[in-house]
This record gives sequence, C-alpha cells and structure tokens, in this order.
Amino acid sequence: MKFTSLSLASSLLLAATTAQAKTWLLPIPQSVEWTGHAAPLGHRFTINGGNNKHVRNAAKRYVDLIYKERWVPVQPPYEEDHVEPSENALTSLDISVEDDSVKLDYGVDESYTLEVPAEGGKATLSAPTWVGALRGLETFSQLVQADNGDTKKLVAHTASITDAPSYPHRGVSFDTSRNFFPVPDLLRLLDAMAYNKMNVFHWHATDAQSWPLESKSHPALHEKGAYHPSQTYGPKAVQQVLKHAESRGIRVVLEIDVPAHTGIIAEAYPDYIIGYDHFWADIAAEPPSGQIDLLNDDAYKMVQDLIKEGTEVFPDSWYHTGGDEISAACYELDEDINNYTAEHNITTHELWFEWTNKLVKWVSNDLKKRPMVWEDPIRDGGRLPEDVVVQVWTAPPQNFTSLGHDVIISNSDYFYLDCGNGGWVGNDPRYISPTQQPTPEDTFNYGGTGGSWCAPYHTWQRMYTYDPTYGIPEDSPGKVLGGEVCMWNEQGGPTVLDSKLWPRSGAAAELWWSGGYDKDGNRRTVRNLQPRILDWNYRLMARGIQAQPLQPMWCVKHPE
Ligand code: CP6
Repeated sequence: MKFTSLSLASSLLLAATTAQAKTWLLPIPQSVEWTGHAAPLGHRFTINGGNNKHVRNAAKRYVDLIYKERWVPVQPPYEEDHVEPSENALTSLDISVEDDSVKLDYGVDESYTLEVPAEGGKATLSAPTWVGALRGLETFSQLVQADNGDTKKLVAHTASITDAPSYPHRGVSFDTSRNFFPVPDLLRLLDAMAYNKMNVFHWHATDAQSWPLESKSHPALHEKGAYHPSQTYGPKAVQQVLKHAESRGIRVVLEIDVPAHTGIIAEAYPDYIIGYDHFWADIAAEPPSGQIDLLNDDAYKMVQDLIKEGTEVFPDSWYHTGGDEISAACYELDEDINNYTAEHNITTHELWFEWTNKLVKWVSNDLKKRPMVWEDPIRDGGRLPEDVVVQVWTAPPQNFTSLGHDVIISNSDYFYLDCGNGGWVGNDPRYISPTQQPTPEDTFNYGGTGGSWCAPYHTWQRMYTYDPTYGIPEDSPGKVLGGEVCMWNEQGGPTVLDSKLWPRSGAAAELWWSGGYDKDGNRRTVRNLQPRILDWNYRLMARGIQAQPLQPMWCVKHPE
C-alpha cells in the first residue's frame, strides 16, 4: 500500500515533464559516465549470471527486484536533465567473472565495471570476483526505473561505470544481547546492508544482559542466560545468517565479548564472574555488568572452548575478542585479584593486558584467525601484537595506527546509532529544562547508553562529515581499513531496528565505499549526498526496509 501511494505521488509530479527523470546512485560509484540516454528494458530482458551460484542467485533476485520495484524516483532532479530514449531496447545484462571461487574474506576484490550502452542491446558487467559482480548488480538495479513515471514500462539509464570500494571494511556492529532479534530481522538487516554495499556484519553476539548464542561445550550459558528458551541462536539460526550473508557478499565477524560485559555468565558459572551484582562497566553504566575472573583457569578454558567453537562455525579469517570497558574498580572487589596484583607488583589493568595478550596470541597462533579488539586495552596503556586489528570508538585512530595496528573506525561521536536516544537522564544540562528542574528521582543512571556524553543524535550528515584520513600520516605503519556503525541495543529492538539504522548508515556506507574524497581530491559533501539519500530512503522503504523519513513529502512536490 505504502509503495502504491508513493509511486502515485511521484507519477503525478513527473507527468508534467517530458524528460526522463534522473536516477540516483548510492553509494556513488568512483566513476560514472552518463550517456544521456535511457534504454527501455526489452520484454525478454534477462540477467545472465555465469558459473558462480551466488551470482546466479543474485541475478534472479535482482531481476525480481527490478520488476517488483518499478522505481519512480521521488526526489526530483535539481536541474532538468534531458535524457533521450536509446535506439534499441536493452536485451540482457551479461555478467562475466574472472574468479568464481575466491573466498569471501577480508580484502576480497569488490571492483566491477558496468557498461550499459547508449544505443541499448547488451549490457555487460565484468568483475574480477563474484563479490564484485554482486556489487555491480546492485548498481545496475539502481539504474533501472519506471519510464517517465509509467510503471508499466522500465528503462535503464545508460552509462559506463567503473567502481571499487575506497575502504575494504564497511560494517555494522550489532548487539544481540541487550534485546533479542529473531533471525528474519537479521536477514532483513543483511539485505539492507547489501543494498548499501556494506560487507561486514560484526555480530556482537553476547553481552552482560543475556546469552542468546547456543554453545555445545557450555549449554548452561544459553540455558540459563537466554531471555527465553525460544530466544537463542542455535546451529540452524547461525547457518541461516551465515548463508544469507555469504550469498550477499557480507562477511560475518563473530564477537563473544570478554572479559567485561559478561555478567550473565554468572547465572551458569558464578565462580567465573566478579561483580555481577554491581552496576559497573567502565563508561557505560549498565545493570549487572560483571567481568570474567582473570585468575580463574577454568574460566579462561571456557573462553577458549567458546572461541574454538565459534571459529569452527564462522568461516571468516577474523575473530573479535571484545575487550571493551574493563572496570578496574570491579576487579578490585575481589580479594584474590588484589593479593595477586600486590604480590606481582602490577596494576589491575596490567593483569588485564597480560590476559588479553595471552588470548589474542592464542587466537592468531593456534586458531590462525586474525584478532580484532576494541581499542580499550591499548588506549589504557597495554600493548598487543601489531597484527591485531583495533576497533576505535573513543580515542584518535592515529594513537593505534602509529603503533602499527590497522584500525576500524567506530568513533562514537559519529557512528554510534544509539547515541542521543535518551537513555540516561543524568544531570546533563542539555536534558534539563531551565523552567522545569528535575527532582532527585529524575537524575539516575539506568538503561544503558544514549542520553549522555555521546548525545546528540548522530544524523546522516554528521556521519558523512567524518574524514577517514584525518590525523593519519601518509606513511603511517597501520592503516584505516574502514569503519563500522554500532548498533547497541539497550534501547533497540526489532520494532525500531530499521529506523535506527536506515537511512543513516547509508551515509556511512557511502563514506567508506566512495571515500571521503572524490577523484580530484575534493571532500565529498553533504550537499552532494542529500538528493541521493533522500531518494534512496524512499527506495529502501519500497524494498521493505522500515527506514526513518528524512523529510515531509511536501518537499518532493515543492523542490527548492
Ligand atoms: N556495550 C558494549 C555498550 C558500549 C560498548 N560496549 C557503549 C559504550 C558507550 C556508549 C555506547 C555504547 N553499550 N559492550 C562500548 C564499546 Cl556511548
């Protein structure tokens, strides 16, 4: 219904013009040469997918999508672009892939070239890998739209497109502990990521409040720690997510967060956890936090068993060991820890750094996975092996790249999707009206992050203005590999999933795909993204994503 009324509104608008309305692409390809023609899709138009099963399946998906979508651009062009009809219909899109069998993993080639000839006929999509072919198919779908608002006929804007991501890692960090997300919601998230050419689903599977991930070696964790017996991810659910992700060219990087954010483990193994009954996690005050006892060998062995299980199931060559927000005060509740650190003349933090080093070295040497960690152990003074990838969320990225670490940017002032959500009332003056003073009962911390230091809300404009190169010297030993938006779900759940992510994450997706600069070295601007993201938002909605509106429909009918 929504789709119909949307099309109707824009058809009325477009009926007044004779020129074919412009199409909008997001993320913007590295190079597009428009021909000024649009070719009608022939009655027997086909996409011929070649030998890779993911490309064949995607070809079918995209044909279905194009004919179902029958896109009528909603956002009018700022200038009248006169687009002529092509001489002939477009008969097919033929895909050729050099390497059909490459493993989807970090650094896989995602480049493609797409030739849609001005005169119509055969379009071609060539890519070194099947993953690049998937990216090119997405771009092709964005070239197709209803013919001048007539949804009975489709045209493809014709162009020569050469494209490749500026950054190899473009992800979503996603917390499935604070609230539970049924598998279909995760699959829809993966679909939306693929539309935006995002390629990493960082699955923050567990945290202090619930343990939804089923474990064979330690079933008590989910039996006692899931919110409900039905709210777990068993082998079937995990396979569904992995399969759906792979078929869309999305890596899945698992994180079982340790040693902090683990309180829920105490439900099954009380001896492994310190401070489950305290409201302590460093920075993010949380109801029961709890941290793994760093001196308990059985607890360490359990962590190893869980990681072994996880890395056997998740094919990616990276594994995220967590490591965020360790509270020394929490550990100092424990007599044995205090005695140990006194005896060895080390700080509580140093004990944590040793534990973390042992863990990441085991992950690289024994499991042969590249470890990824939150910035905290290094930010707080520890050192880790150089090959460890650091996910930066509070500190300047150059603090880590200068030590040789590659980094993933998740600066919480830009890319945290939960921030500005109104979590803490606190005593932040931005939340206190000058005429309505809060009572003491109004100013308490509960319910996780979002309202306080990382407010205000991070708009798509804010995300887009992040400069990926800022502060990083050319010859930096460590590199910026890309970024992840972070969806912490203390105040997130299936009902608001789409609207918290989209369309904002599309701006981040473009930032990391297209790069913060164009090919002439100029910063890409919010002004340039604006009409595209406005149109893209309606298109995401038409594709079944419950995105948040960015404007009243009035603006569409009254441009400028
Ligand atoms: N949970 C976990 C969180 C946060 C982090 N880790 C978080 C901290 C501060 C803000 C938002 C989220 N909720 N496990 C930090 C990486 Cl503002």
